[in-house]
Amino acid sequence: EQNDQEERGALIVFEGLDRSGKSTQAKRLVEKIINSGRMAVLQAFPDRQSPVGEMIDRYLRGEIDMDEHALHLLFSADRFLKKKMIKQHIAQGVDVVCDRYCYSGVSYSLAKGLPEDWVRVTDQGLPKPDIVLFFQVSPEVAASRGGFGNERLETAQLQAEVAKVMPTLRDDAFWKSVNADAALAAVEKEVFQLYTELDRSKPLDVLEKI
Ligand code: NYM
Ligand code: MG
Repeated sequence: EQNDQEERGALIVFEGLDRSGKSTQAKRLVEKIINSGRMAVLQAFPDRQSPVGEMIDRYLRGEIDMDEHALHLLFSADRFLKKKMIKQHIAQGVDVVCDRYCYSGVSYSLAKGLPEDWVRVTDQGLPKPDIVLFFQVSPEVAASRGGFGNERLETAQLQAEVAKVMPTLRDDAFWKSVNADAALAAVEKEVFQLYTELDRSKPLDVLEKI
């Protein structure tokens, strides 16, 4: 159908704690979208393959130390460097699926105690997601999925802080909670259902202060 091809792409964001299953489900959603006949790309943040993401990766793996403000800005810069790609894809009808976005950026930095007003503005101007799929996982289930890794930021204490902060960023206008304790197939189904309900009639919006 002609109309389908002219429809814009959608910006779909997966957010949630470590071990909530975001990466697995983001990948599956992209596969399902492609199988359904649309085009879609997956973008993980941080993009560890890019020059900026590589610096972040080295910090996370404990190879280098970094000032926390600088780290926060690198995470934001990593996203801004993908702004053009995201907008181009969406204009061409390609869905962009992000494994984390600015809500991870704000949550982790607030959890570390960085200044609130400052943390909340550095992603202002990014493309605004059409939907944030907020993966909610219980600590028990997260632990049963292999516990924490050995990267920086994956300590139980910081995760507990992030778990408190991230829900406060929720905006009911475009955030949908996903029960990430459920089995893989059930989560996949819930995600795809939410995907099919997306409204593409308005142009992609711009993020204001978070
Ligand atoms: N993280 C991720 C941040 O602290 N700020 C951000 O803006 C983003 C996108 O990086 N522990 C943290 C959360 C994770 C870590 O992410 C790497 P992943 O999804 O584990 O590769
Ligand atoms: Mg991780």
